[in-house]
Amino acid sequence: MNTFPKDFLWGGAIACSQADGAFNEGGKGLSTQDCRYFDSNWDFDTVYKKNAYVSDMSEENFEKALSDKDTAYYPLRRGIDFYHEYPNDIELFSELGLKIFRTSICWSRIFPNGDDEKPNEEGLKFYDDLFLKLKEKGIKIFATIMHYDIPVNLVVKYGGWKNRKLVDFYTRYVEVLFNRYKDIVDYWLPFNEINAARFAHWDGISIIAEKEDNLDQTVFQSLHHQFIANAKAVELAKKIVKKNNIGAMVAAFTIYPGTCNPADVMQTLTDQRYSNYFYFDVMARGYYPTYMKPLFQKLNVHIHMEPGDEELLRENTVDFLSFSYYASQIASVNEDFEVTTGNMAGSVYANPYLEKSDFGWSVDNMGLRITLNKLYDRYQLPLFVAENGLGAFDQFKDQTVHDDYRIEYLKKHVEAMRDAIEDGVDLFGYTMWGIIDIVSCGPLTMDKRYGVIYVDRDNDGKGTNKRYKKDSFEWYKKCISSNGEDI
Ligand code: BGP
Repeated sequence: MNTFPKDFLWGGAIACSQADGAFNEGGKGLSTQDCRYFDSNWDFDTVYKKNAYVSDMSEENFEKALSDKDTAYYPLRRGIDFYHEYPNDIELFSELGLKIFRTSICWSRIFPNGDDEKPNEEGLKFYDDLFLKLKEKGIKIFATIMHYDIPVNLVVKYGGWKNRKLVDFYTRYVEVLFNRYKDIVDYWLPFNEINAARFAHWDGISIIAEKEDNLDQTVFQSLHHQFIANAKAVELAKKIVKKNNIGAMVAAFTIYPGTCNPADVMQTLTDQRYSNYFYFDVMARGYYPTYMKPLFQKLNVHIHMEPGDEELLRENTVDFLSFSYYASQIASVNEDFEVTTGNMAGSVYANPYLEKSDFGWSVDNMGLRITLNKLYDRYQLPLFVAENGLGAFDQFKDQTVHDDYRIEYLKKHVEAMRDAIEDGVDLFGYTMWGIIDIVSCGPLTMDKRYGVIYVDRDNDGKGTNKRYKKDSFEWYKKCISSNGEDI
């Protein structure tokens, strides 16, 4: 029996920094993601095994990137050239039957230096046309306002999100977007995976971790600035957008106890709170939860709040919750578990009951159903799966990719969403991650592919850049046209 709501939003997601390229075109300023160094001669076993977050920026690499005007060692400067290819790619999205498309807006296209008084009209014109073409195809727009990239000037001049001034620059940016696109964008995410502040510092809060004397203090103070920025975005939306379509998003860390030992269960609760619930609690309930006090004491963290901050948080909570979901992990007070990797996690315990992806992420479709149920129980807010997909080494052959492994993964996760809806969860959409192959976020390779559309481009950016439909393209097209029935 099919239970997806008739207006369920089947979609696909990308991030501008991983797809657009054209890093120095259209008046765009250099962005923090353009500075992430990559060498295709690296030992990828190590990189993939550790899920080495090459984004943990060093001062040396940052200086090098600022003076390097080329793309050779900066894959995110070229992406898949979506900046020029988007009209053709939207044709493919339309052929798929996508109901909604999630992408991020590039802050440094709109405010090249971040602290400019006026926006860059050429940058806005790019989004005018991108959004128009999506609308012409009847595809709704799910816009992420900040997906890991900010203008580098905000790091050079202000030190990134640890500086409270970024709240004002961000709010100026949001106001321009809301005024320009309030009747075009259907759903907004002020921040992608806001818990990245803790797990991927450069991506999340644009700080150079090695320079911080008290990293924990910087992380949580920077995060507080993002919580305030998020609340200001909600406040602005009430005045300008007036559609209750502002969402929060975290990278889901779905955690199980390694054994039925009560100590493992308590460890699981603690880890789940610190990696996920804390972020949603502040943005959906409107205040800092008391369970964070012991952690702040342990880390010697003192959140500096300005007058009015607490009221601002309390009065400006989000309208829906979304999350990225790829895998689950386990928590235990013992060490006798195999160690593997996960999204934004260099090392997590592997679940002996689960298979792993090519990159060591534990594949767990039931975990998606569990995550949806637990979040809906806790918040009773509409939910949206903003990212889910399988990163894999695809073999391009006969002008396609026979990715039955990806179809299997997606099928099982669609079934998990269907079961969650039957459990009573209010789930209103799903944007498969990497609907088209893009540069991967952690390893910065094209080899780690997610798309149902193959892009002929290698880790060095070489190739025809042509697009090809994988077997999973037809599968997803049927899934969408049958509203999740024919899978
Ligand atoms: C999430 C990011 C996405 C995407 C995804 C997959 O954290 O929001 O940008 O990249 O991770 O990660 P990766 O590309 O490293 O496999």
